[in-house]
Amino acid sequence: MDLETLKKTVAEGLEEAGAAQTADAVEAVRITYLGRKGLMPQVMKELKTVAPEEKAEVGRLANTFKKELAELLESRREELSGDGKGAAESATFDYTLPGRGPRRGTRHPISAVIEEAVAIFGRMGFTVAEGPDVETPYHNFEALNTPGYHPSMDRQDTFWLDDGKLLRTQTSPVQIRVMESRTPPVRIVTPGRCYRRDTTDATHSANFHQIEGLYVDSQVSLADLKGTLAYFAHEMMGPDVAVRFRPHFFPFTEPSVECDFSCHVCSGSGCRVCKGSGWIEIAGAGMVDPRVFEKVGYDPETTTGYAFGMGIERIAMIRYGIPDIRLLYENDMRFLRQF
Ligand code: 2NM
Repeated sequence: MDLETLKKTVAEGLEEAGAAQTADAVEAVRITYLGRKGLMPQVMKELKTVAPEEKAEVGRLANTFKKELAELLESRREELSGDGKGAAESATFDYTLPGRGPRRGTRHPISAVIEEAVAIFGRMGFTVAEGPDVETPYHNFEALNTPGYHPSMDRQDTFWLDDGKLLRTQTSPVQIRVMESRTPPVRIVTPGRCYRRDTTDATHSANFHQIEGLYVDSQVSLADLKGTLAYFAHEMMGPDVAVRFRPHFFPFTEPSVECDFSCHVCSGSGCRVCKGSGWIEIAGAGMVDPRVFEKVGYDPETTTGYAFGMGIERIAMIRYGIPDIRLLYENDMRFLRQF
């Protein structure tokens, strides 16, 4: 066989081996080319009749081809017997199936509650104000009429920093900063992170989130406060939720109240969520103390305003039925994917 014919034979042999679809077909190709009476033994036998200038080339090509073809046939045999995973897969792969898209994330319940609360208060004319997490004792305590002997100033409850500053224990210092820099009317909400040296348990975390509200103008009343919180209750928890005020004390408001929402689970008849009382404690609030207005440079004789504050985690837990505050910080995807 001359060099030209051998090249053609080699090309055909490799193509036939690649195209063989059954084990029998692979064996047939092997017999045709490599079998005892096959083409390649024939070529080797006839090597002496090849033109002398082609002899070396034909010998080399024939040997490479025998090796290559034997390997190719072996791998085809493996693929077709099912050992070769590639072939097994390609034989069963349905290219018309829809692809597997990336799994989309979900909004964290804390973010969801903040965004919704901001939207609800936004519909009543409140805009968002933000401020630093690291605060001065003046903005966090003194301007809020919280004197040095108040328990919240205690080292035990506040994270104090080496430079005399502190991590804000509520977002009210943001409201002080806004009042310092603007004249009434002021209508803001301040969502944000707060810090307290609480021991962590099912309902307490040293890091938590609050949203506080502040409305300052002339002639603002406690009734305005109640109407605002009632609208918020209906939008956040459902149209049948009622609100009630109980007297309370805060250093920065006078009078001060605690605001309860009627239980959205049992409609007030008493259940596990409201611990049998029919009411759920949601917010602290009151009329801003004239001493606070004095601190920020407003005329305490003519300025009126209400303020309120509530815990975001608490609302999220009540709204979504989350039994333990720690679930909100563990970033366990099995938990987060449910929202
Ligand atoms: C609360 C409860 C009651 C409050 C008061 C003020 C300010 F700056 F106007 F004095 N900001 N926030 C306030 C009042 C916060 O949180 C439970």
